[in-house]
Amino acid sequence: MLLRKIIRIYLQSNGKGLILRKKVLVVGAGKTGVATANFLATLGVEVTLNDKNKIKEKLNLNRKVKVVDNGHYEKLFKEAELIVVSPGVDISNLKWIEGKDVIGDVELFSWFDDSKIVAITGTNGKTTTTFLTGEILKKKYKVFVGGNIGTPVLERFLPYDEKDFSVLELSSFQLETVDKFYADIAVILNITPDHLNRYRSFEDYKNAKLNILKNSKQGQYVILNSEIKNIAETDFMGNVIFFSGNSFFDTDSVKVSFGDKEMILDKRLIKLRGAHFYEDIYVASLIGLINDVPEESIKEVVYGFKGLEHRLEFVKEKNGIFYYNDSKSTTVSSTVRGVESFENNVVLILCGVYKGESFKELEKCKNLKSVICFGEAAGIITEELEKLAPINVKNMEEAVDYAKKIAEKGDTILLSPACASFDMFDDYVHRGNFFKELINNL
Ligand code: UMA
Repeated sequence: MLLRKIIRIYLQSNGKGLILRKKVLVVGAGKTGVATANFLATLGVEVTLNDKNKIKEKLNLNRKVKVVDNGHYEKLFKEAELIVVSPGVDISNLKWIEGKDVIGDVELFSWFDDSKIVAITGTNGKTTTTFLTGEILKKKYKVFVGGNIGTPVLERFLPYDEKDFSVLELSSFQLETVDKFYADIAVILNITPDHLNRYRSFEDYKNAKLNILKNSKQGQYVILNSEIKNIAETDFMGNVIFFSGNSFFDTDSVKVSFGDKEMILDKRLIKLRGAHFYEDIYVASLIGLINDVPEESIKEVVYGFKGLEHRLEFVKEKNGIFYYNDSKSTTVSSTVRGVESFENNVVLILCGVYKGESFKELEKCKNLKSVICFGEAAGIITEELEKLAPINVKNMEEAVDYAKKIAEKGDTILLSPACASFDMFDDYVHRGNFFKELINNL
């Protein structure tokens, strides 16, 4: 049933190449690679899953998938007729791909998907916006939510279920490898420097993000932050809706309008604070209005939202000191947003792997009381934030101990690393959970 349905969708879709008769190589055996290989094997495609490292854990794979690990090999690449790379794989490091069709899972998804696609990108806020948009649309429609948020897009078909909408959070890595991909609603929340350890320049990173507007056509909605420089309206053909800075909110309310519909959200009923959060709410509510979700349903979602784990997540209040976990913040701009969303003084913990961005922007946060840092980036942080005299410690335990000593009643202790986690943790979830465990044991 699933197979028949997918093949029908495929034959009706833009059908780029007869994939069903191809030898496909899937590169990277993380979440994306496993979902991609399983999906292709379900279609009866001859598929090999390849990883540069030895695969330690048992993968939940369709038995028809062939696995080759512990290295990328010339023979595999030469024989492949289509190569699907995972987002974490930097294509510029791959040999033997010249002249080959190389795509990512999002492109493959778009060949088969028959729902309306809402694609959301941006440097910051995209996970929250994707989550809220999904919840709002679910009030009226059948919705799949996936992408960078954590569920690989091809899980949409495993098992297949009719959906009205697919709401996708897309990273620059995922957008690098799209070709025919088209979104019915495309959103760019903001673009500030990130992943400069993978891209040669900010321009390259930005161009990857702008791929979300590729294949733009009339009838598409494009929701764009007008502060993003140098996007010409000629770059896309859709109906553009610009939003900017604080143009849509005042001290009491967030205003969202579309055509003759206008909705006023009462800030007192919104549980999270901060200009950036109002931006996420604005965009998600706007997508709700565009698609005729009733105002009351949108309000129910927005007013009921308490935030996502590891994103400015309230952990505990002890002796008048507030502890927050923002482990998902892996960019300087999102850490600045985090610090500025508090009105009280903040003792900030920075840690992790340097991604090529300058930390200097943190100097502009007026409520930043002290900075504590550890991990691979500690040296650069200390150098760049000289004015703030960061305190160097060895690990998270010492950071929490020190923060506790210097924080006073009314202060916030915030873990918002501004860096990737891979020097000392598996990922940002591991880092955030470790921090929360320490705080809960205080
Ligand atoms: N690998 C190779 N060859 C290489 C490089 C890596 O074989 O040259 C292998 C690794 O050994 C590993 C596998 O590739 O086994 C990992 O693939 P992956 O890094 O693409 O990880 P996935 O588990 O597939 O997760 C990816 C996204 N990860 C990245 O973009 C780094 C997840 O986003 C996403 O949730 C998931 O797909 C589902 O769509 C995470 C992320 O950190 C949250 N995203 C970045 C961010 O938010 O800043 C962009």
